[in-house]
Amino acid sequence: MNDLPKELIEALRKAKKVAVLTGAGISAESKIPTFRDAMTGLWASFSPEELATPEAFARNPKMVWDWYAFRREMCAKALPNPGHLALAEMEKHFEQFTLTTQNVDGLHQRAGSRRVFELHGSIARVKCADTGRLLGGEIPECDEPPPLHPETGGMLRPDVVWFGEALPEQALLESAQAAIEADVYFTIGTSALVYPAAGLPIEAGRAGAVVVEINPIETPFTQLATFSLRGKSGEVLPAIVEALR
Ligand code: BV8
Repeated sequence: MNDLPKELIEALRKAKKVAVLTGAGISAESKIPTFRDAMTGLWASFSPEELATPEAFARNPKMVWDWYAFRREMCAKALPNPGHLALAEMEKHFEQFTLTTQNVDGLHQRAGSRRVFELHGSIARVKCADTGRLLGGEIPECDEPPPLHPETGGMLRPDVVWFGEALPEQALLESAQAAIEADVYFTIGTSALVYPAAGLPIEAGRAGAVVVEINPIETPFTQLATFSLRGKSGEVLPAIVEALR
């Protein structure tokens, strides 16, 4: 991507504080399907909003557990792509760089990003559905999923934030603070539909940040962006890092 707006590069050269919100789109080039992609296989007839809820888990714990086990396997096999790697590189360029993600795949950390806030938890972690106690070691084998927590005896569930559940307070606070302090705020690979995450770029713009959207298509946020770069994050982000060199 060679037509980056020069005003954007100038704003980045002057920026001290940069913050980023990412969504499933940044992991699309790591072959992890986004939520907007059609749900596949056993879960084709469901939408994520239907499955990623405490009600769905209460109604059919095995189906929800199996959906996450399938995705956990896919995330473990996935590799960070040039978009993740470019963000890890950008982190070194600025006085303060805050990366907030809606993704649960852990790819930002595996790409080398150090300051990462996971607003919606992590698919790699599981916890007791009754007490919230995290599982220390390996997920126990079981005949009928979901497995039980060896200490509490409660059913295990993924340590992710489901619809209707509160976000981790500290992660949200730090992300909101970074948004209102940012000189430049990036919103990358997200459909900008799920709150409160989708409110972060809006708050950043209101507080005076230059807001940059990176997405192959328009989103409800596009009109509010200072720059809306129509492209794949795995191509646009390396071009931005190149232009900053
Ligand atoms: C809460 C973890 C309160 C689990 C997820 C009405 C109005 C406003 C809000 C609500 C409302 N009704 C209900 C709500 C609240 C609700 C909400 O926002 N609902 C929406 C549907 C309207 N929010 C909640 O429930 C949140 N909790 O509010 O709690 C509370 C407070 C106190 C006490 C108790 C309760 C919790 C929401 C979190 C849900 N968990 N994920 C899991 O992973 O299974 S949500 C999940 O979907 C993601 O984490 C993400 O947040 C969301 C959307 O996904 P995206 O990341 O945006 O991905 P998507 O597929 O949608 O889009 C991909 C984009 O990438 C596309 O635009 C595509 O064009 C682009 N793309 C594709 N390829 C590329 C690319 N971009 C760049 N490069 C590419 N190569």
